Amino acid sequence: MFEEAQYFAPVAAQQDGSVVVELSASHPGFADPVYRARRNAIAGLAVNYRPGTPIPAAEYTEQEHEVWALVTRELAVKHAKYATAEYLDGVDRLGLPQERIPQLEEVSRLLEPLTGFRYLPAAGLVPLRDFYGVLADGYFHSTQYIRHHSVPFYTPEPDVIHEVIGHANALASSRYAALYRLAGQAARRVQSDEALEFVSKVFWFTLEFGVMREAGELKAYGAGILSSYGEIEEFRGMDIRPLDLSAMGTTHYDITKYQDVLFRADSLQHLEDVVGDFWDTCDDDSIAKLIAAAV
Ligand code: NLE
Ligand code: FE2
Repeated sequence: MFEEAQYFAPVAAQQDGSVVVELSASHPGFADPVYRARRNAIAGLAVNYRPGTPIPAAEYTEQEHEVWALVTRELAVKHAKYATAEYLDGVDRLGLPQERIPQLEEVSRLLEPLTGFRYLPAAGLVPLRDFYGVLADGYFHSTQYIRHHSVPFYTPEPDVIHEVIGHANALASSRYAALYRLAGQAARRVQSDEALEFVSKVFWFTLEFGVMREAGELKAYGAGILSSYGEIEEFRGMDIRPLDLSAMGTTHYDITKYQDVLFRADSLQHLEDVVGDFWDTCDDDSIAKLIAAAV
């Protein structure tokens, strides 16, 4: 029903307690039995996770750590050019490891003292109401597997690089973290699926793929741009539109490609005033009016 459903490989629990991840034939890991076994083992950690216990450590391979190190190196250069100052400040404050994949439990330990956010393991798609709702309590659902080593610069399917480099560095900023919490409160407040989809699309065009003006330049603060060293080179050439709630909440997007429509805030304050205030106050009625006002 929602676009998000397309890019998460379905996860099936087997009778013997093991877990099988169904990769599509177009997935770069489809024909790689080693990768598929890793995906199944890591998904099993999340499926069997009990809330309130520490997140089980994934035993990553050398090759997987190398993908993290490569992407971290490439992104550091691009972030210096294209990320907002507030995000770069988050990178400094969080201090993620550069040469190896951090465990999600370790990400929580780094993040919680900064903004109170903690990570939860997700095997794949988390229903929208849960995924967004728990943001209000300072929890972020995260995949634990890493993208296939043959395509390090981009994945349509969120992986640990996207969740941690893209989102945790943003969640290390108290101003961005406050926006994530407000999105969670909005998701809990709205009743209808239409209103929830609208809230999630505003999240998509802001905290996932938002760009903003900063000192006369266009910078990215959205996690989906900031975790792809392919896409981050392209976003300035896309169709950049002014921040507009009706448009963001109703514009269609295709998760499988670089995003060709992006919405630009004039500043972080502008984002807080428009989108933060929307999430803080929206309900089914106000969202119905915004949908009706969309052209
Ligand atoms: N395209 C992003 C990346 O390659 O890191 C992930 C986006 C997930 C919504
Ligand atoms: Fe994301």
